[in-house]
Amino acid sequence: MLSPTIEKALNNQVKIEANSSHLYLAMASWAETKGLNGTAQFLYKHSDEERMHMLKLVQYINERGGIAEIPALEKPEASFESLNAVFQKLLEHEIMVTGEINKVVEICLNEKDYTTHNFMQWYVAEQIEEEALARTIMDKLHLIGNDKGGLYLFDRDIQSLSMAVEKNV
Ligand code: OFO
Repeated sequence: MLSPTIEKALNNQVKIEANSSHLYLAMASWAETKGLNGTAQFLYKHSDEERMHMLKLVQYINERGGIAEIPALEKPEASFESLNAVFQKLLEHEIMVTGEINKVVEICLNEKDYTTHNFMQWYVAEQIEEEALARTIMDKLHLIGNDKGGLYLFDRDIQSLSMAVEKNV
């Protein structure tokens, strides 16, 4: 059975994951309208992954005798200055999410809820990967600068970049 404190912390995380999914959906849609189809597909997939993160939390809360709250969503930004601005925002967002996950982990320890602490380790590991991917993308974009040919290749190759970071190559 979840303590009310843990239930509240997990429901807050449900909201964060849902808003992440929504933000990346807005970014994907923006990229699609700019003809950046590779980037759009990458971000649509990322948005789906965040929804999966949310769903995992919802089901865990309910399984452990709590009540998951399905939250209202914030309206995300609809337009972005550049590809660089999109991924800078994505990196900052992931850093914020990591901080929030760490807070949940700390609450688990304070409440001596080792089962939820164990469950949260999946998110801790996932954040390392997501931050690494966002940083790799930013490094590439810094190298490319305003070079149109470079941006074309970036958009074409972004899918393989994400697979490489996932496999750690
Ligand atoms: Fe990208 O964050 Fe979920 O957990």
